[in-house]
Amino acid sequence: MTQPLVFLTQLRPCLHLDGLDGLISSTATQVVIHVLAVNDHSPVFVRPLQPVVLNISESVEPGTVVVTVKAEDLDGDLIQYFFGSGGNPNGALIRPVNLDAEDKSVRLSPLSLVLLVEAKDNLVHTTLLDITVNFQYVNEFAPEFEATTTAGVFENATLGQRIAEVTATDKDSGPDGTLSYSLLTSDVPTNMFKINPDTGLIALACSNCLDFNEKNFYTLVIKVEDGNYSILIIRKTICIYN
Ligand SMILES: [Ca+2]
Ligand SMILES: [Ca+2]
Ligand SMILES: [Ca+2]
Repeated sequence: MTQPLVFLTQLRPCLHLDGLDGLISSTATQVVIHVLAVNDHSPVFVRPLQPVVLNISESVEPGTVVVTVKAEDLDGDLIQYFFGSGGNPNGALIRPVNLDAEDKSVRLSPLSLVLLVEAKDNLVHTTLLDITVNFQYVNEFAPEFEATTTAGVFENATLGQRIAEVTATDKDSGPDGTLSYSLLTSDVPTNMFKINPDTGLIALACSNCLDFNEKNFYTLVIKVEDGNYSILIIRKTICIYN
């Protein structure tokens, strides 16, 4: 309540008024009582329903409002909202800047965070709200092959001999950027070569199985796959030396 209450009444004469000895009047007197509003209620969050858990894709554009919070105050006080980052005083939570898996400088770790929002009524009372943000990867990039050169191995090489390594990259982070390597069926005899699925390292899978005079090169067909089935095909020539 902000306006003073005004009581206008006909006072009956009395014999004594504190501090007004000798000034007793029998005429109408206006008595003004100022009732000061007291800010005695804290804001209460009414939106969104708690607990607040947001699942946000890393591909959400910067500046996007991902949620708007609202609190109410029984005193009718003006409420302002304060975010650690990425919010405005009206309660809108803007896409946090660190929700980008590919920007390593602001890499979110771990894959979720808890944002604390404060609602203040005229900066007197503060009510807190936890917002849990779960970060969701998006497979935005396909694997890319780094330039390769022809590799070679002597015909008398034995099982496990390391021959070459192929390397592909993927700009995604998380499972979308985790690559695995495998050999596809080709004109190369099965089990002659093997590839490490994690590193791309190619090694001989047999002993004394190479013969320069019979065949002096093989072309391997290598599949590189990210965690969400984006595929890259690489060809690698292995020369046989005598
Ligand atoms: Ca209040
Ligand atoms: Ca990818
Ligand atoms: Ca991504």
